[in-house]
Amino acid sequence: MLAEQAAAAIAERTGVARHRIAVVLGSGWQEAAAEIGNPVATVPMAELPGFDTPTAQGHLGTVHSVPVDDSPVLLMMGRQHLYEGHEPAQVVHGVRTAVAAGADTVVLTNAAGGIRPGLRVGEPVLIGDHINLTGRTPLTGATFVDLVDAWDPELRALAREVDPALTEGVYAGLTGPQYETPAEIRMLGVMGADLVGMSTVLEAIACRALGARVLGISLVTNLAAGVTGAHLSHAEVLAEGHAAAPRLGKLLRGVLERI
Ligand code: 6GU
Repeated sequence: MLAEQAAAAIAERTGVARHRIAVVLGSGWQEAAAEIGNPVATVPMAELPGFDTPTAQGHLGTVHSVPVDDSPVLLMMGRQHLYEGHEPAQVVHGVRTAVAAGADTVVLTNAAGGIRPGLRVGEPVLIGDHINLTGRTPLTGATFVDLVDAWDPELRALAREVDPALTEGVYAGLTGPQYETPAEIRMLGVMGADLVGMSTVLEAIACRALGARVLGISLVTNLAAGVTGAHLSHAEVLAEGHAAAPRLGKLLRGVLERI
C-alpha cells in the first residue's frame, strides 16, 4: 500500500522508526509549527511516495519530525484538498501515511469561517462534530465506520485543560474552492454548523476507519458570508494565522505534551 511505502520513506529519511502522534497544519497554522519545537528532520512531501506538492497558498509542503518531551511528533505542513482536483484517496493519503508511520493520535487543524454568533476572528475552536457536505468519502466497500464521538472527547478535554477559554463547534466541510453565499451560510447555520471550511472531514473519517484518535482545531479566520456583510479572501486567512500563531503554537505544544 502507498501509505506504507510513504511511512517507510519517512522512517528512513527522519531516522525515526515510529511517530506516535501526527499533526496536520492547515491554512493559517504553518507559523505555529515554530512554537512546537525544532525539527530533527524535514522531508519535502513531493519526495514521498503518493504525495503531491500542496498548491494551496501558504502550505509549505514539508513533513517534519519534531521531538516533544522525547516523543517524536510528525508535523505535516500542508494538505491536499478536493478543490485542488484531488480524489478523496489523495486527500487522505497524508493521514493514512501518518497512521502507517505509527500515529495512533492525529491532530487536524484548519482555517474556518465562523457561523455561530459570538465566534471571533482569531479564535481557535475545538471541533466537536462535523457535517460532511463534500458528497465524497475516502472509504470504499462495506466498511460501516461509527462516527459517534469521532472527535475524541478525552482529547478535547485535554485541550481545554491547556486553554480553558476554548469553545467547541460543529464543522461543516464543503468542497470549495468558492466561499459560500450568504444564503448557503444561513442554511448551514440552520443545519447546526458553527464553522465552515474546505478540508478535514475526509481525513477525520479515514483516521476513524483506521482506529486512530482525532482532535480537531479550527482557527476562525473570518466571519462567514453574510454574518457581517464583509467580503472574504484567502489573504485574511493567512493574516489571521500570522496574528494567532503564538497562541496556536502554545496550544498545540501544550496538547502534545499531555497526550
Ligand atoms: Cl467562510 N468558508 C469556507 N468554505 N472555508 C473557509 C472559510 C469560509 N473561511 C476560511 N476557510
